[in-house]
Amino acid sequence: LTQDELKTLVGQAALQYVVPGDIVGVGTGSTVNKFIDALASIKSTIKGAVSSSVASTERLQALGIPVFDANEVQSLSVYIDGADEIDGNGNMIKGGGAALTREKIVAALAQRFVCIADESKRVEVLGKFPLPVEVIPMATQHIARRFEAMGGVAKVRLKDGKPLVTDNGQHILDVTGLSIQNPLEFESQVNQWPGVVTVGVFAHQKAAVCLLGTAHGVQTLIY
Ligand code: DER
Repeated sequence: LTQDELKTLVGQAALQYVVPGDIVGVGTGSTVNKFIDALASIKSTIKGAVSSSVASTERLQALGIPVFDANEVQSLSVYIDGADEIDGNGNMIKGGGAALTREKIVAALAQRFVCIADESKRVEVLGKFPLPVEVIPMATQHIARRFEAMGGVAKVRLKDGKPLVTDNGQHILDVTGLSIQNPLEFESQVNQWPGVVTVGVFAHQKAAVCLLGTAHGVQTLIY
């Protein structure tokens, strides 16, 4: 099975977590796009979605799924999203798609985070994938120096040769060289640094379930 086929498999498998009449929390990325496409096939059974990015909003609306603002809902039964890395406890590195801030917000609204991922995302220790951190532009160098002090190397994410600007108008640092032994403590520590909007460690908002696409089919991991 190709990686794309694994993503389709887990995107479809996530439908089992959608409750009729639901407003579904929807993440961002290529795996989530497979889920959105699958969701469209049952759109008559759901009320709509809360989206974590302009990109996902546009895909949902193009498929005729109503999109609600996060402020219009009290809570969501489920949030479906991908990950760049997921460890054995459901902690994740996210933000490869630059949507980490809104993803963490929508995840916080949901009773259950269901991660959908192909097996390449499964790791023992978080940190091989460059850690995305959304930052206020005036603070990038200061925050980069703090990561360097802990052995990391931080680079501003570029798009067409200029700093990428997120849906929230901020910049992203990608930090290599980290080995995140205690994701919960690391997320709390970095969240305190002035200028950090969101750090792409999802430990406080970790996954409760991971649908992992493998050559032998979908593995359901419960944390
Ligand atoms: O940016 C994100 O957090 C995405 O969910 C990312 O982690 C997974 O994207 P992919 O499904 O395209 O690999």
